[in-house]
Amino acid sequence: MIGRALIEDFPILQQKIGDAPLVYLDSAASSQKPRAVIEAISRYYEHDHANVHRGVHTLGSRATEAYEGAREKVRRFIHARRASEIVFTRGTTASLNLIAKTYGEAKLGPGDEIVLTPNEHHANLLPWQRLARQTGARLVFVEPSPEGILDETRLTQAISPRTKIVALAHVSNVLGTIQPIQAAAARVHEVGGVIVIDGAQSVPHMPYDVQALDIDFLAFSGHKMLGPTGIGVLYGKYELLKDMEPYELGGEMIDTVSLHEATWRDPPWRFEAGTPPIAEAVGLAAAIDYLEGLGMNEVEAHVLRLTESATRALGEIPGVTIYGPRAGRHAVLTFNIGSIHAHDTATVFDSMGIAVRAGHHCAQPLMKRLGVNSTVRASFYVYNDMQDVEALVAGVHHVKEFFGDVFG
Ligand code: 7TS
Repeated sequence: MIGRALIEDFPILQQKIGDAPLVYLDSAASSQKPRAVIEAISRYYEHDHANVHRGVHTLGSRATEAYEGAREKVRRFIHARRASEIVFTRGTTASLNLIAKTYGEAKLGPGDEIVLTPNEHHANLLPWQRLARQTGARLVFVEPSPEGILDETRLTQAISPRTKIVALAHVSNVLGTIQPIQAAAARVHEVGGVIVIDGAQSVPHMPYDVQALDIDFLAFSGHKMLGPTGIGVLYGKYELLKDMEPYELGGEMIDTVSLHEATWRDPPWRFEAGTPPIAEAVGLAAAIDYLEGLGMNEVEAHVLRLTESATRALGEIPGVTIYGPRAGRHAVLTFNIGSIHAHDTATVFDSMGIAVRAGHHCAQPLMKRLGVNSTVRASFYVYNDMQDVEALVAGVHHVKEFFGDVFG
């Protein structure tokens, strides 16, 4: 079972916005949470909470077990080799900053290259910009096709012996394109570099296997995959993590401390200074249980089906511009209606109960290339259905009528 029937499990989706039932098409920004996740967090706070890795008391042990159990669950979900390769962070942004600050600052120098694309979310661009400024390394952008598709040969040809890092979103949060990360991983390994994958828009939507993809580092967020805010993951191959300096320093990440020196614990704890997001880890584990209950193959097929139907339907409406490819899009559909500003479209949609994102989607360089300041983005997830696609289509017709003079 997937689609609208799941709304039973999502209290927030059962409400009306004004007189209209809520049509939530903004899951790429943040997904909603099933009752199972909300209850797992409440249960944890009502019965098991204490700080982790410290006390010998019963609650301390329960909390530690829950937190480390969540780590094991994430390991299984992305098929990592060992739980010590899973670092809990605040989210994708924090994970990418951690890599740039620790691995990046240690390994890069003048003349080295970081290969990326103009399609990246700011979270997978700005940390590399700063790293390049600080180390004298150079950013190399691989040019996608006018539709935003990244050609595999172009990508692998841009990787040279100077390449130390390839940093790519697996799925673009604007275009929904799937970037050829496997070919990039194989090529960058030939030249002794590493690949960093921004999995914010891919891990929530597809079966994942970091070993099969041969990914060195992977960043993703709990809140985009039915989990709570405030938690994300940095996966790293153990042999890389064990040679990396910590990011933040403080409690819980040390082995020994004297007044002038300290030594670090092994990964993953070396990278988790201070009290970690324990309840959030519990919630993320419950989200993974829920997704696995649906089956990730099913989840992927479902979001692809909805995105494809919506792309086809909106593509047939005169005056609608769709950004990115018409086929093979993953979960997001980005468009504008005539010359109507995206914020105006989103405001009219909201009056119909339809929630979409409007703006630059934290990808200003990509917006510039598309020749627009902002676009409307509808995104689909497990609880959406064809009815939501139909509501979106009706919304577009309504906006056209509302701003009729634009179409003269
Ligand atoms: N990378 C990609 C590809 C994203 O889509 C996002 C969030 C991030 C990184 C950052 O994730 P965070 O959890 O650390 O914020 N994307 C969006 C979006 O498209 N609309 O709102 C947030």
